[in-house]
Amino acid sequence: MKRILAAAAILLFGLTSAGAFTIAPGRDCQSLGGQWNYIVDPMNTGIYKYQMQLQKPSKRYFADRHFYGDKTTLIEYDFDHAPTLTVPGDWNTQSDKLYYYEGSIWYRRTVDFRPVEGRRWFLYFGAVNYQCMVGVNNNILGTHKGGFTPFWFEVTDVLQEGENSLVVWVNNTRGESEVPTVNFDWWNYGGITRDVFLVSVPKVFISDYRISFDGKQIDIKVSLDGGNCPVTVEIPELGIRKKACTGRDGEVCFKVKASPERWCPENPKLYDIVVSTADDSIRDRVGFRTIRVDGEQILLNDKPVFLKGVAVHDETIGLNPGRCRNQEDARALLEAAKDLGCNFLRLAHYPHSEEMVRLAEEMGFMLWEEIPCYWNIDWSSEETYANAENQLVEMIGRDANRAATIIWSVANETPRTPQRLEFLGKLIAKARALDPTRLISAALQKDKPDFYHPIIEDELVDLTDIISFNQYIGWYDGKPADCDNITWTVPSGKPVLISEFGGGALYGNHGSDSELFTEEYLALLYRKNLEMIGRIPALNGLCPWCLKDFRSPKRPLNGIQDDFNRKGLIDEQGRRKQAFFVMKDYYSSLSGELVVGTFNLRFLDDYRPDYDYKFGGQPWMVRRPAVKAFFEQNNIDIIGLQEVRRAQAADLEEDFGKDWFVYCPGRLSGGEMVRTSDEAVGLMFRKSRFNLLGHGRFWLSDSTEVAGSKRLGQSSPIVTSWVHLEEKYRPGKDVWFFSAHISWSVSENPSLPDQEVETLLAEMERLTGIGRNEFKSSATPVFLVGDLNNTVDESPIQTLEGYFNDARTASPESASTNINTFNCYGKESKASIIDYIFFGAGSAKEYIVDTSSYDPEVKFISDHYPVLSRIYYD
Ligand code: GCB
Repeated sequence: MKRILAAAAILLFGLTSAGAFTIAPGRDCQSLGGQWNYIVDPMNTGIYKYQMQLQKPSKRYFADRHFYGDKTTLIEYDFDHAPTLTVPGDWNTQSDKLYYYEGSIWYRRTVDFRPVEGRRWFLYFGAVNYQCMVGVNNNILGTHKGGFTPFWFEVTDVLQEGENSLVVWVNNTRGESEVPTVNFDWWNYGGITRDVFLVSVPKVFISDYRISFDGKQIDIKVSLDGGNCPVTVEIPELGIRKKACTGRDGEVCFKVKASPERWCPENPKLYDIVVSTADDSIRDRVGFRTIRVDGEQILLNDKPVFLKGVAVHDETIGLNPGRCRNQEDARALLEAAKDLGCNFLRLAHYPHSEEMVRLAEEMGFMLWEEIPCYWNIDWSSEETYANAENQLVEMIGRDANRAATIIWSVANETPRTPQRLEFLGKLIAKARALDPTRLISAALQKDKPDFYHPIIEDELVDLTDIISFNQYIGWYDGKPADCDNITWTVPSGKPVLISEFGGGALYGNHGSDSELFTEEYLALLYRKNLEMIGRIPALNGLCPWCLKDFRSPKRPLNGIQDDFNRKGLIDEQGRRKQAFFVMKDYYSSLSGELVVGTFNLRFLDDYRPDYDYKFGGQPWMVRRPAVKAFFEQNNIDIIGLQEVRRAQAADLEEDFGKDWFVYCPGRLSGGEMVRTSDEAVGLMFRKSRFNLLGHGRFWLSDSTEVAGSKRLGQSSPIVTSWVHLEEKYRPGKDVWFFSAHISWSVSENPSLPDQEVETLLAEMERLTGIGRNEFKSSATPVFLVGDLNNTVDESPIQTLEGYFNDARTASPESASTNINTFNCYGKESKASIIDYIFFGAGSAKEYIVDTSSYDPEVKFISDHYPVLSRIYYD
């Protein structure tokens, strides 16, 4: 490797990247992506003669000569007859022969070029792993080292009119003094892995701009290359338009007082910005937010924020995963993270693509970005430091305008030595000098004076804004159950972030929760870790390791790992492991996000208990596995059951009893059911999310004791069941649920609904100890998951709606008191069933009705029964 670099230095006469260069939208970028011819060259024959002297320029592969053009001359290569690789893309996953390849590969493509008077051209590479030399028409433009950051060369004077030969020598050999070093836990994907553009700009062009916001003022610094001239910046939506001329340094700064809508995960608002000169213009989208630390808290826009994260490698989801190549690849990862409930991503362990960062910003993820100072690099080498610093500079240079990025991280799991402290100390100082607006961190490791009392004791803590550390209790350290007895000691005074925890499981590998690599083991590991992590003081967030199974040559276990690190919450194909749902539950409970459903399991005559559930008296049948899939795919937290007969209740118990509490008080079980019918409403809720504090039932007015009840003597007395729950991950946070079914036979007794509603409210008051007028403002949420049958206009729906509307009018701040109406069988139908949810401290945000990706049978249920809602409460 050293020798190659020395050779590169001798060969070089062109420029290497310097300063900044933005390819923000609006730039005239011609993609050079597509098929490039390649030659594998493990001996670097394209550079060296047989005794390792440098080849003459005319013999180097940069010369792009052709044997097949003139077969009388000995030329032992010919790109025109070489196979092709897709650019962008890693080479390892494009040919079986290259799967493990580490070494040199030559890439070549031709570029058609027409010069235009007054324009300049740059060749821009998004990333090449790990180092490269770039030549145009046998002129070597320069070299670049560092596999994940962009670089560029001016080619204005090198390109010729017509066809040009672009040759890139790429080498991904690992080296001890490189960054990363020889040992790392991911695939060393080689190649031109990100986009290549030919960028056209005017003579004097906007080389970069930097925007920041301190909560009151927007600062914009614009840099020109090639001369000075007036610059205009516009943010039309904020009514901002400023113009000024650059100074002698080619820069101009604008300061504008403004109060834009803040970017945040819930509302990732972006504004158009246009930066222009008479000849040049770029149009970007930018967000405004502040990020800072106050004592032990991270504040986003001055409010505490909990980082619901996951760590992600830059690798596609698919059967043959490789480096992400485009926005769709990035989107698939981001959507999985969204589904998990994340608002934060650790982009591990090196800078990801600009596309990934921009899309994450649009989708509302806060980001941790990182350079690959990973494990144990050559801390004493000045060259290694210069390389690491260059990667940091290039990463910050590229993403400094991204509101999404809140943390720059300089290292992962590095040893505590004086040399490393000095090295990382310098990097941190550099990062702060380049960007004083963001937080700095590094993923640290624990010390273990004794197993049950791990401690974070690292001098680097004094230099970072956040104390981040990785820990693997239950995997590398002990068993999941050990989490119960572990007490962490973490320095106080700064926010704490768990930057990694986790373990391995092969998707679909089921067994006991004590067997390694089963989904059950991993689910238990997550549950135990989450309980333990909840006891760590000053916790501001966590990042399970990691989102997806990723390729690593360090993971050879046949039949389980097969070259994959199996610590993903989803496998390489995107299939969710059980632990995914544990983590998802945890995040949704932190947000007070609940997926609530109602379900009708009415008994039909031809019921076949081993095979079918029957729904709602409708003429369709649904198989039990499909019902299970429906519950799973929607990740439902709690379900109100309507008209459950004894057989259905038993089925539910059998199908879900392990993971769910199935509470059907009307069921004839242990003599619980005292009325004449076994039909009742019940509640099911997920054990992983809630602890049961109490449960019970009461009857509405449809009893023999209530005169005038049209249900008198009927075989359908209706019970209301209730459960009092505690949130597992928010100890002390309790929640009440009621499942009610209110009269359907009001036409002959218009006062019945009122009586039933009155009974319901009175019982809710009595049980919860919360006055009915306090439901709306109570810190303890009270929910009704109901089935309110409605046959005429004067129905209990109006009664309840009336009640809550009154409450709302009396106290406008109670807008959080909500009633949601779901129409199950079509709104026009007089016989429609309408399901209500009402609650105190919360608000309903979404109905869940997107069934497009469902298995047809599951889709069938959802389409006929779209009664799910996502609601949020504090
Ligand atoms: C770690 C590393 C991560 C590894 C992971 C593992 O601590 O930071 O890169 O992949 O452990 O799976 O061992």
